[in-house]
Amino acid sequence: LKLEEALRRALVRGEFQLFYQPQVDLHTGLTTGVEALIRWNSPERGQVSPALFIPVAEESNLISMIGWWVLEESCRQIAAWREAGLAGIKVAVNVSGRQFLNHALVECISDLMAQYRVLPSQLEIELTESTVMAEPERAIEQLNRLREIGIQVSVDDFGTGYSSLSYLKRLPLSTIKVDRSFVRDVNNQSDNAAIVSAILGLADALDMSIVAEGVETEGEERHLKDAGCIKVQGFRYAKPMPADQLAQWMRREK
Ligand code: G
Ligand code: G
Ligand code: MN
Ligand code: NA
Repeated sequence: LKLEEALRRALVRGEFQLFYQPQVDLHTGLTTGVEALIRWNSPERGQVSPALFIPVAEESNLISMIGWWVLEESCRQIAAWREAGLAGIKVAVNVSGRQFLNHALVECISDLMAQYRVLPSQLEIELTESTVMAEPERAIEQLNRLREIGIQVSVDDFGTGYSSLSYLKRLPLSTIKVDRSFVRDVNNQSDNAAIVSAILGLADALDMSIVAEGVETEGEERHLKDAGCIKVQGFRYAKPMPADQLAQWMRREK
């Protein structure tokens, strides 16, 4: 079976699942939000990495179907956590380029928020730098519409694309996620340290916040904290995990 066909069938069969990875505040040690990350449990292929199937889905309208599923599942989960007494878990959802520029996106998100009684402060969108910069004028329009309904947007994999600084200034983005290639060994690699410092300065000047991705070691954490980067995500704190495990993780903090 072609991967594309298998993915189409996976949607119908309910083989997708969301995992959630905590984002942690280094000052308080508390989880401030989670990133939703899709997993495909295929009976035929086993666990398939999204790094493998998302690019295939992006070549067709499959990415939209998968993307809608991810948004609805995230909202459903926010409601389920709320009902379980775990209010205020903010979920960041990855949205692909094709879905981002879809005219129906903002209305779809509004509808889901109403249906599941999700507040704008409980949902966030992650766009890669290349998605934002592919069509900056359309991106600005769409970002403004998202801002109107109160949804914050962060830019993922920052530093790996070609951000035009003049556009970055005009884009209503709330957060820069520093790509993990710059976080790796930042305490020993002076080039990475310089890049991280430059991104922190840029974020400060543009009044954006920062999340460092892929933090794995104590040394990386110490360097980031000293440099003024307070929000972190990475295996050092937690791997992406299923919703019930995340609930336990959150309860442990109380
Ligand atoms: O979770 P993992 O590191 O295996 O993810 C690999 C890649 O797949 C990452 O680049 C991540 O952004 C992407 N990815 C994971 N979940 C989603 C999703 O729900 N939607 C989209 N568009 N990309 C995702
Ligand atoms: O591209 P994006 O930032 O959405 O990718 C997120 C992916 O990064 C997830 O699939 C997650 O599994 C992975 N990830 C999260 N933390 C770490 C980490 O500390 N080290 C590595 N190598 N990967 C990580
Ligand atoms: Mn992401
Ligand atoms: Na990233």
